[in-house]
Amino acid sequence: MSKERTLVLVKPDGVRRGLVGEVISRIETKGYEITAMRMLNADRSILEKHYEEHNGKPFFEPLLEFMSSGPIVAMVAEGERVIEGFRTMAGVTDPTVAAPGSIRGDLARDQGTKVVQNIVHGSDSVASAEREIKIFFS
Ligand code: DAT
Ligand code: MG
Repeated sequence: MSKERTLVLVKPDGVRRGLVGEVISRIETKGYEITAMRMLNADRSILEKHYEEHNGKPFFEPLLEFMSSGPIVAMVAEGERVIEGFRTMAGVTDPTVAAPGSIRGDLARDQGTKVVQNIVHGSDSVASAEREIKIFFS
């Protein structure tokens, strides 16, 4: 099994709530290696690229607004099957039903907003990971 890389983002809700350390700790405790990290204020152009698959959906504008509402932390995590592994650690998109034990299941809930606020992003495939890592670490 070859090593993979994935892009993890701690979203503005995670940074605001002081959960950067918690997310890093879970990734490291699981045994993945964090090989790059930066904090940034993502502007519209970077977010349009990152979320291009969602362009045109009803939550696209609220998503961009939310993701630019405060600093985010971008990191690259590496390890065998880390893409699937981190998605499992994150839990499903909707934090209301994300499994307890997952990041979203433990740390997030429905806030009644137009876009789901769920603490973290994780790439969903090798192709997405390579595309997304280039956007944040060029
Ligand atoms: P994920 O982040 O689990 O990969 P996604 O790529 O489908 O989910 O969507 C990106 C983000 O957009 C997601 O983390 C939260 C928000 N979102 C997705 N579907 C939504 C919906 N139906 N209503 C509101 N926000 C949504
Ligand atoms: Mg996604």
